[in-house]
Amino acid sequence: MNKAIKTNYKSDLDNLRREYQNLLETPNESIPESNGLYNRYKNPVITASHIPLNWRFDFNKATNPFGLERIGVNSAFNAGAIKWKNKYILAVRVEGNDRKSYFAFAESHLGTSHFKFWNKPLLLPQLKEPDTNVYDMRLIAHEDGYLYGIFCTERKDPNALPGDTSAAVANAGIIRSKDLINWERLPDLISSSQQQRNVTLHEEFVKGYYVLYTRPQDGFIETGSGGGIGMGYIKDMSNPKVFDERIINPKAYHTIYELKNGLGPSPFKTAEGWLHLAHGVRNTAAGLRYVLYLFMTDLNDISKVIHQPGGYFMAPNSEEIIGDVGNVLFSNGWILEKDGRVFIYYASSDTRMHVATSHLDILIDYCKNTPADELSTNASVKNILDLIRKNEKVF
Ligand code: M1P
Repeated sequence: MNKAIKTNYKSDLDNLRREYQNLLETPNESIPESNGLYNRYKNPVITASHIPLNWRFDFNKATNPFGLERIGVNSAFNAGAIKWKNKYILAVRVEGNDRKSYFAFAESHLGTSHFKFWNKPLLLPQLKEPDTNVYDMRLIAHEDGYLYGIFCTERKDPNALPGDTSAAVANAGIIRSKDLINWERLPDLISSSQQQRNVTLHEEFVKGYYVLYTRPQDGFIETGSGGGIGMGYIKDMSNPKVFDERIINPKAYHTIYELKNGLGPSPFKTAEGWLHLAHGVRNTAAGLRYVLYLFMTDLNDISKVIHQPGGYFMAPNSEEIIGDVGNVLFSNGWILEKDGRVFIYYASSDTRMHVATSHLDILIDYCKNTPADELSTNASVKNILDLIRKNEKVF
């Protein structure tokens, strides 16, 4: 050991532990938005710094005399969510400094702060062809009695040209469990699309079939000709072959989902229809911009969109714009409480997890009464003129 380098091993570690504990116990404060739709919160609910110290540091002085971090964490984001045994549970996408993502469960009794990771990350059961990378798990309690985790699994494209080290194939991986701890790996999704991301499961059977929300696309980056939020059916989850897959909510020119349109978490059943949270992507001179939006589908025909407010519901605010992949809000987890409160877990710029809270009645009102995007500037102005006229009768 180099004698010139001095470390106060014990006090350094004590400080580290103290700071970590303070971080976990930091209360959060809600910040109402002037639009009345939801409350944001002052602090992110999970960051890379929330990852337990014993996953990162070797605490043995003999093997780590300088007290260095051995396994770095780059980011913690895009978490699936579920309320389970009275706890708010997040299945967080943790990305290491080596760019590999993995899943780690964190729980809180409050839902807006005090998230603590379980004692180890999830070691996913593997198929014959191992995952190179995994991310963005949706957690679904299906009426068949299982808890499903549906996530994106990525492998190198076997048809990549020589020298192309980035072409990948993305598909939906599927695991299921009865306790969120012991997971059974099912085969990956079998669909006619070359690529699938943002796949999730409808919580109920429809005519005896499982229903999957999909987002088929032609290439790993390029969404290609068609595209948008798709829906398909599966007979048996242990042979997850999708049939009758079709787009129920397409991409559209000059909208917030012009370039990509993908579902977030699975929808909530409400008395007025299924409530969906999705992300729309458009291009800008500064790169892609990901925003969150809501829509509702019919209770009897779940492929029929019945309300779709124009524009976004949430877009990255000033701090959220900054991160590894800037200008991105992404959500693959939300929780509906029995009293109608809704916890929307969203990530900003592929870096950290936040929560926003709202109420089902507010979200339904928003969906039903916000003018739809009628795809032209004059149509948007006419909506404003209608509102002004309506207000003249009030004031
Ligand atoms: O970087 C933004 C997002 O990009 C991908 O999402 P999508 O397939 O919808 O474009 C995913 O890699 C997602 O994890 C990421 O947040």
